[in-house]
Amino acid sequence: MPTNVGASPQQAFSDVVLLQLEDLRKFVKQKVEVEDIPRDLDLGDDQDGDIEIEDKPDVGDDDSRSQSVKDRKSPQLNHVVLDGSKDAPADDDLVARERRDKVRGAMLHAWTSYETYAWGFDELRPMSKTGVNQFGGLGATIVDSLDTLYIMGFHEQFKKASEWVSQNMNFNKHYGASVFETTIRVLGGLLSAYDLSGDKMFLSKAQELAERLLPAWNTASGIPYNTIELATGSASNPQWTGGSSVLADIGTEQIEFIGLSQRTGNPKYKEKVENVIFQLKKVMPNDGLLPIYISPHSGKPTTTKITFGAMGDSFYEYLLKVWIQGNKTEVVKHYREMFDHSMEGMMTLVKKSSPSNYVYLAERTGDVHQAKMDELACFAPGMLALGVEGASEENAKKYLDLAKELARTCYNFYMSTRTKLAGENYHFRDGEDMSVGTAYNILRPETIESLMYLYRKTGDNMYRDWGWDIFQAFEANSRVPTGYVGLHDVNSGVKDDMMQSFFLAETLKYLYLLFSPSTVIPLDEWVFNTEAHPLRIIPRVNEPISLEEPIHEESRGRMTEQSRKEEMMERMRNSSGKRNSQKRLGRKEGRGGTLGSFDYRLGFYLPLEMPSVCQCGWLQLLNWLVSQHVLRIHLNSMGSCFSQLLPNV
Ligand code: DMJ
Repeated sequence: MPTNVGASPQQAFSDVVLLQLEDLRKFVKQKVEVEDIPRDLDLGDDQDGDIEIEDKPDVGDDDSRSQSVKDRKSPQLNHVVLDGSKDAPADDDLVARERRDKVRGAMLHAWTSYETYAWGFDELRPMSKTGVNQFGGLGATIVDSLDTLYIMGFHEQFKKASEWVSQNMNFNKHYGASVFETTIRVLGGLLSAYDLSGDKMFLSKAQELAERLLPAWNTASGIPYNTIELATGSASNPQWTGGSSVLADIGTEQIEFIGLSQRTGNPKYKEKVENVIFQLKKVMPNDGLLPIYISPHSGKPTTTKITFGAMGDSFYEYLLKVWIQGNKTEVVKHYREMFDHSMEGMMTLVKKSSPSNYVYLAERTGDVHQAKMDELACFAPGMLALGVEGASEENAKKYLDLAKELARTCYNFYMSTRTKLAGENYHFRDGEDMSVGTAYNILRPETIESLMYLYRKTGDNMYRDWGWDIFQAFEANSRVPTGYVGLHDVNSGVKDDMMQSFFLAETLKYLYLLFSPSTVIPLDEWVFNTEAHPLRIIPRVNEPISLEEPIHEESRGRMTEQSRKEEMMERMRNSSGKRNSQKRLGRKEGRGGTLGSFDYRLGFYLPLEMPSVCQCGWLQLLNWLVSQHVLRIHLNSMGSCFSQLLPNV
């Protein structure tokens, strides 16, 4: 039942409205003008109760408010715009304003091109003047652009995009959706639009989507699969990972699912993603650097490859940002500890080029370093700059120094090519400094993102100038009459035919913010997910610390048939030759002495349907009883087993 039925108008005020009014006061203080403020929003009673909040919203120490997602009224935009005419903040100079206007113009061009040629498709192919669905047709560009439109003050466009989401966004799709991409782009985009506009339709959609994504977490360890069919909930991992999950995928869903729990009051979303961090913490090596493939069955790494580039990157980013999202409280302290631990490990990957001493982050396989860095790893200077606050004095200096050096390298990734746009990755050979490896540019945002954080941290205009150089290179090489395209080769300048949705979500937004005063989306009130969708910081207090309460057994109870089969195969592979080792039988593995121990003892696990008890032997019967949660098998410290009939059966 909605908890606000029959409440007085005052009581019916939602968290969102209260938060917005609070923000309004802050923004006014900071000399930023706010238009169209909802002064007297009556959210009224719940109309249809479609999606109801099960519990009190998880908003820190103020637990007196609750909300129903579906009691939607037309959105009241409390749009935040810069008032350049009076009392402009110190860092809003004329040059910055002009640059900001140009970036705004670029966004309008990108958006209008998409609107004209690819409306409703995931992304625009500017040269072909068509749309393409790379994300199952969820309107990725629309949802990725919502907050950028809002922040830049494109009211009409935001309204049209909102209507599309409300009327056309449909998750009943038969395709292999990337859980990560769908989370960071669509779920993140919806939550951000909700936080900015207060329109509950976005939260309702976000919850609907999250429900469809949740089956991906039903694995033995609770570490999610990377792919899911949204229509059926059937989840799996791609073959090219050897059945493993990708580190950056499983470690970059926390902000969105925790954010959803905070806004709906339902803890189940955060429990899923926080258990993943618990599992990863258990296998975190001493140097704080996790390999890029993790088995969703055993929860253990299946490779030794370490990188801050593709497939590793945003796991580290989220350790820091979940701590910020929860307002740095005790509940999220372990994220910060893990982050600082990982940064210690990062320092071991720091190398210098010759002859010019460009600092870069090497990759590592086993003990062997590779002198290669992805442009994707250029998010790291921004992460380090953001991580300065809250670090020890010694670390703060290390982080900022390294951030500045890495930013210089990343900027040079751009400036060292003929087009002044960066390639996808770089090699560092002795005597040659950096040379482009994979030569395409797909309008990625990472370097700009870091410049924005560094500018906000240091106030040094050099970072704005660097961002402007890169923006001009996009204008010169990527802008076409029908949108923006990437380049097949940053030296030849040959164009591709794709306008990535993250160009609108991230690249242009970070550019706009780089040239805006720091009071626009202030970093002590908002945290950006990895797709640059800002979510409000909401303090986390009075919650159990998630590392104390792993939830994997519950996950296991809902493991998919496929997950069971894959787990069985992996266990058979891993345990061959060891099956008779008494030592192994006696070891208490991660999942404790219950279901998991049973697997080890018998060496296999049969995912049987039970048509008739009489048709089966004792082993199958035992196995089936365990799978049905009727019986639990325990190992004692000597490795002998005993059984326990579970209650409530
Ligand atoms: C975006 O989807 C996100 O920034 C992600 O973390 C990495 N890749 C792209 C942009 O390059």
